[in-house]
Amino acid sequence: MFYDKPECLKPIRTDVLTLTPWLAPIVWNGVFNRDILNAQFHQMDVRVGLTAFAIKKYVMFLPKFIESAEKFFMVGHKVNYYIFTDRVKEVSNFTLAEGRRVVTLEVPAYERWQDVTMRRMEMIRDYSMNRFTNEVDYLVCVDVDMVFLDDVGVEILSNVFGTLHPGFFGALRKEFTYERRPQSTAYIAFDAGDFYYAGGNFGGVIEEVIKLTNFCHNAMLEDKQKNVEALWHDESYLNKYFLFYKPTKILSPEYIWNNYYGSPAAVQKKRFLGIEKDYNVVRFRRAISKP
Ligand code: 5GW
Ligand code: MN
Repeated sequence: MFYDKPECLKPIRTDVLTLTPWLAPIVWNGVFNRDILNAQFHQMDVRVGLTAFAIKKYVMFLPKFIESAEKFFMVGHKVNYYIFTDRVKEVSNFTLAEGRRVVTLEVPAYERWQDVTMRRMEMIRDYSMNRFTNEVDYLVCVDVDMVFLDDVGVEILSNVFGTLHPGFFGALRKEFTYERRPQSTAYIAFDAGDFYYAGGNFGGVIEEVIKLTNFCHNAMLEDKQKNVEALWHDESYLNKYFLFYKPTKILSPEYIWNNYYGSPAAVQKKRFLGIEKDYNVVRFRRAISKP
């Protein structure tokens, strides 16, 4: 394989941080060579699971989600789509490339939307222990109200990874919307924290995903007993986890963009984009917090 030699004295990106203080790469467009990475991951015949929850009306996001993933997600690799849903009959049949399949997993629909999003941690944990560990090497856990617009490949894979929230990658620590009430297990002090991670894209090897989701689920249960609920639900617990257990790779906001945040120069590609929701249809949740 022929490609340009990496140049020690010529960094490819000088406009963004590409390495954390604990030496985890931050994945921005341009910093990696997809061909080299694909060759490496083909050598180990990597199997990737993509989990998405389509509970209640969110089944309507599935066709665009899966069709766009067929174009852009881990192209050429083995992929299992794990679709957690309460509406099994409404999951349509998809035409998939070779080595890829949709696995529909029937799960309960919690009444409160806060529980719908938070309980994802518990269900990912349980299915990881009982099933995913036998079927895939890595798990990528994402929101379903999304569409792939550009390649999302093996460059994202690592022991355990998180994604920079598009609203906060240029923000000050004190502006991060961490849980600030000390009585919550998700509490993070104003003088702590590295980045603000998005709840809608994290993953890693199965063993690490089990640790992460188990921590978040138990933290949530602990809060429930004290009758507190973290400000941004599962996202708050995820941020607490990553404070203690630093991710081994971080994805730039290219990997969970939302056009609400415009088109800053640093974000050269919008690889995975949030779909503008018609809140009258999917029920009002909240205004997206300002960056
Ligand atoms: C419904 C109303 C309000 C909030 C969440 C839901 C909801 C979320 C739902 O009814 N069904 C469902 O499957 N979800 C799952 O939780 C989807 O996978 C969704 O992508 C994820 C997170 O909820 P979002 O996408 O509404 O959260 P934001 O922060 O992207 O707006
Ligand atoms: Mn979403």
